[in-house]
Amino acid sequence: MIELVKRAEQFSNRTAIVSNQTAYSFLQLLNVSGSIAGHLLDGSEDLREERVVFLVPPSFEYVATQWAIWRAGGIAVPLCTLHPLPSLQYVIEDTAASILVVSEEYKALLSPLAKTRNMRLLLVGELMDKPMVDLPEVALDRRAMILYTSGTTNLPKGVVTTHKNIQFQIETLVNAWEWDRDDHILNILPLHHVHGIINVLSCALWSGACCEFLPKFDAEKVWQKLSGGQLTLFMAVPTIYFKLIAFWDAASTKEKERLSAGVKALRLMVSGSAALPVPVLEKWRTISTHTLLERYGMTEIGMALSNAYRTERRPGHVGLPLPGVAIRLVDANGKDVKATGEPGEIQIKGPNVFKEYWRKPKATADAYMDGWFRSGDVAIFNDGMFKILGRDSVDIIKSGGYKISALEIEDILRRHPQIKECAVVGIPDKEWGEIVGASLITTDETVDFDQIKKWLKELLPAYKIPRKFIIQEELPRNTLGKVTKKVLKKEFE
Ligand code: MLC
Ligand code: AMP
Repeated sequence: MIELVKRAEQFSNRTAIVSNQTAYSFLQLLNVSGSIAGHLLDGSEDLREERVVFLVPPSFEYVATQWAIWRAGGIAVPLCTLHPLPSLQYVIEDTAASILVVSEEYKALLSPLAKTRNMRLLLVGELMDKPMVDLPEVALDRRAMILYTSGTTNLPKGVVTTHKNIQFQIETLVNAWEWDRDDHILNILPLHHVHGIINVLSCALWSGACCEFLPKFDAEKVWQKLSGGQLTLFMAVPTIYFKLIAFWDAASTKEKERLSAGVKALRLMVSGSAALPVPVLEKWRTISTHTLLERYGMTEIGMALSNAYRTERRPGHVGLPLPGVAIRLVDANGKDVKATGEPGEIQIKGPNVFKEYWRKPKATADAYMDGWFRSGDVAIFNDGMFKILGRDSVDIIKSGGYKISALEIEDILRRHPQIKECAVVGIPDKEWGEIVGASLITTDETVDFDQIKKWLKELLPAYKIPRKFIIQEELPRNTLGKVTKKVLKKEFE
């Protein structure tokens, strides 16, 4: 039995999940995930790494489905609740999944696709009470999960992690941040990325702690919880802290005092998934007394660098490697520059590093240099700590903590009948980190940006849709004809 599930037996009567105002114990999680696993197996002994895609909002049902897939020997592929059909279809086709588990609200959207692809479509609400069947032994080195990440290619790639990867990613954080069974964390992050899945949900369950869900981020509701006296931990992307600060700023003096007094009771607040601006860290400290603990990670590696829980948390820095994770900084000539204080690409080695990009052996091989995973992020080692400087690719945008490929958006924009050519860049933004900007060369002058946005909404999730458009006669290019995106970014100022 996988360790995460085995450990749950010792916590059986404790609360594992709170969702929709209902508390669910570890025992209920074991029973319901066992029941769903029985339905998934449907008489077979082991799913043998069949891909099971699931579209279930953050909730007890989400967790029970994820555990069920693992317990039945399948690979869990969570879909994003914000994605339009073409993005969901891409993941379903790319994984060649044979089973689709959905909650009732997504049935109509996905059943035609399930039918054409001859997939089993299961409604999670109908899988909850099957008597327990024998479940397979699932070895640690088997594939457990595929998460899709945008990168330097136009189409997202499936990042495959094994049970061993996941277990290590969880354990290193549980130890570093001193999780225990009395912890209670609020999850407001999406559950198709490592931040929500590993750092929040799985660390809590591993520890016998409680993970409480809000279906989506809402500053007022989050503040209610933060000041409510139950939570011990909170983790979020910088944009969320920015929004919480804006809510606090707008409150009355009395309310500000109440919120600030309440949030002090937490034992740890963490920021990650994008650079935490120092002014946000400082403002949060004055509001809450907490110095946010900033850490650095990536879908392919879980978490790699972290400021200390007990000692120094240095603003603008991401700390040191987590136990068991090796980091080096490598310059353009392949030379290790950590000792010299020069900038270099962060490269990572350790049991946290993913197995492969799903069915992309070339992309997998290209992601390594001498056995080290190449992050594409540039850092320096400054006075005993790592500091991120940025990324080496202008085609990757981070907005609200989501990684977005400029190439993917360009590809889609070019399909619009009025767009001859285009280029997409990330524009620095205080709230979102970056926002997506698109420069268009159009066929005529009647282009309507609102119409383009509406058209894009059918094809892309909202967070990938450009917020700023400009029209140009020509795109800035270098002598080789390549669009100079650094120049283009300035055009948006
Ligand atoms: C939404 N909006 C945006 C936007 N996203 N505007 C600019 N840029 C964006 N990226 C707009 C919407 O169109 C809408 O506008 C308004 O903001 C509110 O939309 P929403 O969907 O309700 O937004 P909200 O719920 O407030 O979302 C903000 C957020 C979300 C920060 C909660 O972006 C989020 O959950 N981010 C976390 C992503 C994450 O988990 N990343 C981790 C990846 S793993 P209008 O005009 O329609 O009202 C990883 C590894 C690691 O990175 O290290 O952790
Ligand atoms: P993703 O591919 O969505 O997992 O995003 C991983 C990327 O997020 C990393 O490669 C970094 O570019 C970025 N990132 C994560 N944490 C931090 C951080 N603390 N500071 C700066 N960038 C970060």
